[in-house]
Amino acid sequence: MENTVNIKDYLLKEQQAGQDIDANLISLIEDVSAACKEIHTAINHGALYGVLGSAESENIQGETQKKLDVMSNEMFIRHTEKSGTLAGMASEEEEDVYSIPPQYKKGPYLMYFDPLDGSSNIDVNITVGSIFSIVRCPEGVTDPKLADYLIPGTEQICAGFCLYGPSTLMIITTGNGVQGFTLDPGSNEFKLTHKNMMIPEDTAEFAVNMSNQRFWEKPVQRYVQECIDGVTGARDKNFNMRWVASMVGEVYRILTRGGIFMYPFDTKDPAKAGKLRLMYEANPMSFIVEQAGGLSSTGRERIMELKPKEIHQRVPVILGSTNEVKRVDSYHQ
Ligand code: AHM
Ligand code: MG
Repeated sequence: MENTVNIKDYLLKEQQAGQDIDANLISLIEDVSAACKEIHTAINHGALYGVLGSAESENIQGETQKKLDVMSNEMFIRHTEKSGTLAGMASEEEEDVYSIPPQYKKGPYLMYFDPLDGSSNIDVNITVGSIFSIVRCPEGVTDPKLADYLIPGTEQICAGFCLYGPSTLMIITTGNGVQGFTLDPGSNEFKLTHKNMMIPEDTAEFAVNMSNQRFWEKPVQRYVQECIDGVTGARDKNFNMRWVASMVGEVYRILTRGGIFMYPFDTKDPAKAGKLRLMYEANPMSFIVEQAGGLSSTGRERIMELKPKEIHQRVPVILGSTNEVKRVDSYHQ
């Protein structure tokens, strides 16, 4: 294989080039990628490993957990808690923030993660992924409590996701562009295959769950209707639509060929401002999308500037190709 740069080599090069990446961060990202390799193996073996189906438990959001949700969460924790790089972590699958057990050394970072995103796709063998976001633990805090985790997305120093699809890919940003690494089954290493991924400014492809249409606000109704009207409507061009039901799959497609992804505000459940969670879904994906030249917004505000109120907070998400996100924002004004 011609390109043999793995994640560690890439990060060391960035460090030498003057990027603010310390040894703790490199070690943490390596531990996350080790967890993702283990999750990849479990997903890959599927029914052979008996990992499909429900765990017959619920998470804090009242969602039924899949066996793989629970296993992936354990794998993330097991691979990272002893690294000495984390002061604490928060997971979609954990009600409270997760304190580093007292027998392990603590480090300077906090990590938020969704160990298995798109888990409704597991049993039907469609792409799923893991998402993570890393920030610095507030100065002087050694035993972070919930309030210490409520840090806006603009403070992220690293975000990434692993996509378990036809190939397994790790997408990472440390604030200097977006790089994609493909898991090489021969060496079991992630190799740099997609350098400086950039999202085209324009697109003719949108992704939204159309079954929620009647619950959307007027600006989103208008935008989607104009896409559907195609050359016969205000946009004067035809649009294509995709819905993978796995945000990692949608964001990867957008990084590859552009597009707009929306899980907008809806009135389906008045208790929820949107479906996706700010800290471990919307923020990391927004950081990646912005680093690839795209935009990410709630329709009214830049997602990364939101001041978090709780760890499992939900937000509307509209992200992707710049000119389309700007258009949806303008319809909200
Ligand atoms: P999850 O974290 O419980 O898997 O939910 C998040 C997922 C996203 O990946 C995806 O965009 C969305 O939920 C799909 O929702 P829906 O089933 O309503 O289409
Ligand atoms: Mg999720």
